[in-house]
Amino acid sequence: MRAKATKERTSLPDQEFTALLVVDVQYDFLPGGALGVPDGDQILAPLSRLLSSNVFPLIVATQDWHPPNHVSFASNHRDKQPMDRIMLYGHEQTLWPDHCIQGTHGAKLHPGPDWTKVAAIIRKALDPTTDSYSAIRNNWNPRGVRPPTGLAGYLKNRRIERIFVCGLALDFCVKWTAEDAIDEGFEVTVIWDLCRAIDSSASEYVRHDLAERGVEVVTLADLFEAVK
Ligand code: VGL
Ligand code: ZN
Repeated sequence: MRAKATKERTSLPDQEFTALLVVDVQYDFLPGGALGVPDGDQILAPLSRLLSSNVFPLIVATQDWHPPNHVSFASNHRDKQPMDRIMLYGHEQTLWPDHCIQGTHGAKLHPGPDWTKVAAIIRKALDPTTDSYSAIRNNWNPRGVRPPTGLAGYLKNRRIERIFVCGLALDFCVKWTAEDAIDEGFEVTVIWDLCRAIDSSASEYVRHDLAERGVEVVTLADLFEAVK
């Protein structure tokens, strides 16, 4: 059974080579924020429990960190509305409300979870020309390539082989990060109940796509049970 296999694979001996990646738990992605993820606040309490549990020896957080003139903002395109889609450098780009602008309140990590033990915070999407859903590589830039953020190198340098991913939003930054991590050769597990999607109907296709790419999915309860 899958649950059993999961438990075996999350057992203690791997832990030294395992990292937790907490994606974009920022005010703007929480209800009331500029790009509020429905029920995003419901991950805060369980995430707090996980961060204070010492389950992971290495924790990395990410922050979406846009300049005001960012290409992903509808406000920077003539006659476009948030959630419109355009073709950008040959790929579909959703246009978003202005969000997570560098240095603003909306870009701050929500202070509920205790971030004290986070070893590194990776900021992404700083390039005005290029979005970055994934914490590992930017989306396509004007030259048609996806420049690395350096996170994969950081994790490999730390001898990390396995990554657990959680955070916001499931259908964008969590999904893209998990899939890129697979492409970088990591074993990847998404902590399902510590994620929420922008589009609440997305969960089904995200689960399917992740499984197809070889990403495992567990619940926080599975995880705590496995390391007990
Ligand atoms: C995200 C849309 C735009 C995310 C970031 O964190 O999932 N989504 N920027
Ligand atoms: Zn963004």
